[in-house]
Amino acid sequence: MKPNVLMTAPMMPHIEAALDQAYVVQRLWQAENEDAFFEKHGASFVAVATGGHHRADGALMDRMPNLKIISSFGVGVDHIDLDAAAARNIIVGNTPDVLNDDVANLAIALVFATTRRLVEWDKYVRAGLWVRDGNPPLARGIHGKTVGILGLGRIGKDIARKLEVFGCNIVYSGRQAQEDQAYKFYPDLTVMAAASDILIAICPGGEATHHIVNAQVLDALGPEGTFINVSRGSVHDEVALVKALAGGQLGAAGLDVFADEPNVPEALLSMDNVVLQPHQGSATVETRKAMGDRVVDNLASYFAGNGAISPVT
Ligand code: 8YV
Repeated sequence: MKPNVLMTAPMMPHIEAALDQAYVVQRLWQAENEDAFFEKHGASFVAVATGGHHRADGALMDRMPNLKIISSFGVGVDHIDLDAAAARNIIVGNTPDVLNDDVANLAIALVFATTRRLVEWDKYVRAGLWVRDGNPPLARGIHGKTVGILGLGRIGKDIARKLEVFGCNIVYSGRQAQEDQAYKFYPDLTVMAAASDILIAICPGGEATHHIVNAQVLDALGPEGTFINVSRGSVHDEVALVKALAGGQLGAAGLDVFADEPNVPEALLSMDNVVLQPHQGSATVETRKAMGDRVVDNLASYFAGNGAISPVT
């Protein structure tokens, strides 16, 4: 008999097709009444396939008393209550590594977009200002600049390695120093920001990093400084960020993530020193395909008796 799987939200067609083939899949978003849905099917589910943003807390887990594994699309698991899962012996699988390259590339694209003012000068050409006013002011290069990486994990290391090629001096901050890393470690984020030209946030979301990039950190980064966030919108204090950009305490920002996606603070929309992306870090055909495959493979591996391929520990 095929195991019963709950899908919490629509997924990419190749994921849905693979899951439909191997399991009996119920689609939560098609349920007219969630209470009645879980009353009827809750006890049958042994697995959940979920998107990167659908909240999975203890209350949801309790509606599926036989749940053994949650397979989530994305590396970030701040939408899943990991303690609640552990307390119920539920394995959580995510999709690390396969997205490192593209997320790192977007971070670097935002570094260039902000420092070389790519979007601003694109608008300048289109508006006929090059013809009317001549060359725009000079932008800033990144060779020899210090880039502070907040969260030197798998993606952070990729960003560091790639930026070294451009001649950047890499430093980092995070939970702890990593002895095997040659980069300078700053236990204090504000001190690192003061020493950095560019600060890139690529740490996990969740309580431990909530608003860790606050007014003090942005102030330390300074009027010539650039803040890039490709992690979670919860990591920066968005009110403080808008204020720092508007007041000139911070030079520029490249943002892929926001506090209340897809809503972006109105004030940011009119700022020329800000480059905005709609949470695109992993959003390439190649990477999203690989992430989808991992969602499927985590489940297949579990049901073959080998546990998830990439369990979150
Ligand atoms: C995706 C992400 O946007 O992996 C993550 O944690 O933030 C992104 O890759 C998300 O998971 C897809 O909804």
